[in-house]
Amino acid sequence: MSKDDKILKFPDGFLWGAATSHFQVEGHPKEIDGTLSDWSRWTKEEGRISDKSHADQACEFYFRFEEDLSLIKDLNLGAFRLSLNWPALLDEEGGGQLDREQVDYYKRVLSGLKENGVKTFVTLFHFCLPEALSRAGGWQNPATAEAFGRFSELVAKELDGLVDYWITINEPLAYVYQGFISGFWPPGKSHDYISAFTAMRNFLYGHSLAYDALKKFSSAPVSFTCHWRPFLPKNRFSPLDHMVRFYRDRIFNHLFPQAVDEGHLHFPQPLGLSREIRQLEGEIPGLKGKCDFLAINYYTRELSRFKMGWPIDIFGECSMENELAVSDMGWEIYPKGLYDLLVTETLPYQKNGDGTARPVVITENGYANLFPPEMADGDWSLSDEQRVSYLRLHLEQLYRAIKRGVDVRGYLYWSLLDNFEWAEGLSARFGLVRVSYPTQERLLRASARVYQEIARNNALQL
Ligand code: GCO
Repeated sequence: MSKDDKILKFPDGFLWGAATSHFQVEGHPKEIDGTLSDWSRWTKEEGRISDKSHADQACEFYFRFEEDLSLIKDLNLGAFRLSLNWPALLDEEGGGQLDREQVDYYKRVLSGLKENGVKTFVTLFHFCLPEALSRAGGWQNPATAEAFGRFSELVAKELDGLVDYWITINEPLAYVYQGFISGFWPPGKSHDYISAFTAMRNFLYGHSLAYDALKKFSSAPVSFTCHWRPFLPKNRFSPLDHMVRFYRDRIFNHLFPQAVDEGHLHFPQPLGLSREIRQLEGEIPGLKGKCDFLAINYYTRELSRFKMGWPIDIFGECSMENELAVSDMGWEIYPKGLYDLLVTETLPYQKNGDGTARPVVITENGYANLFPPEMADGDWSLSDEQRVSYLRLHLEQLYRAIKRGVDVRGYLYWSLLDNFEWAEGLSARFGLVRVSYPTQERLLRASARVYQEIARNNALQL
């Protein structure tokens, strides 16, 4: 192998960044009383969070963002993703105007990033609903989609010029799966497919309204993120496992992007035999083609299998018998899945309706270790070899896909900092930068320094 072969040079201008979300990092002062959003309330309910932690302080990004902006700069990052705290920005029962203090906070954060030459990715909905909308049915209610459209217009007017990439909704399928099928997230319904599919339709409606609202005031590209994962049958010789794999793939991966590109929602047969599901199908006015770039969150693959029981559930279940090495969260490490998604699975969505190319951004990819929230000083987790290996192996596959002609514009590592990992709480640590929660001290892990060099050189050294 020649010397040059050992250096994988990424395209000029490739964006190296990191991703976060407001609830997971901010520790917004209003979260503490548990009434701001459905997630504030959820973390206070017994048994909802596996390590009994909450996000009242999280990593105090709300108060420490200047310190964290300097971390972003030190790591040579050219992009940063955050989400807006909708419940803090807009009292849905109030006069319909944005809270000035919150607007100023986001203007300071986004201006700080822009002044340092960092491109900004802003997510409008990252899992947290204003409590008033949650009480009125949340995403099962089309009124929430309309409120989301109004919210989008208000923030687009205020933040225009500070946002380089808009993301309307983060991972709609992960949200409806956890909220209506597994029940691990608000509103905590289990196996309620009708509610899940109703929420899906309203998410598509909300995305369409938000897209139009953003375009009124901003020329920045607009998309939504999907949590893409390859599904494989646990038993390659089982027709039932293949059936389950097919339905999980069609719904979890393709339902949302396909509906956006086609402008209407259709469920794979025989789901259409249900009258309630048939009533959810059909055109969503104004939706068709409203996606300016493809935003892919990738972590792992899933081995799917049929589950005996009555009535038959064509969605089966995820096998818990892993075949590959796993992270501390039990997620298989499958770097080739990223390559396969880019060169095969997502290919139909890398083109706009007029046939022009639709660029791709990897908006999340990361590796978690588990350490209790009370960990303070010491060397724990700083030499994170597994995360370094995960990062390098996935970037190698990303490079392969780019060499195959996939127009990938950037990669945002999840996450800059350890943060609140939803039902897993503060113990699940994804950060390039370690957070010792008792002191809020930040320390760079080995992976941060590896990523810093990759970003500096715009290249991966094998
Ligand atoms: C998600 C969200 C992030 C997660 C990250 C790790 O996919 O759930 O986008 O908020 O924290 O993906 O699970």
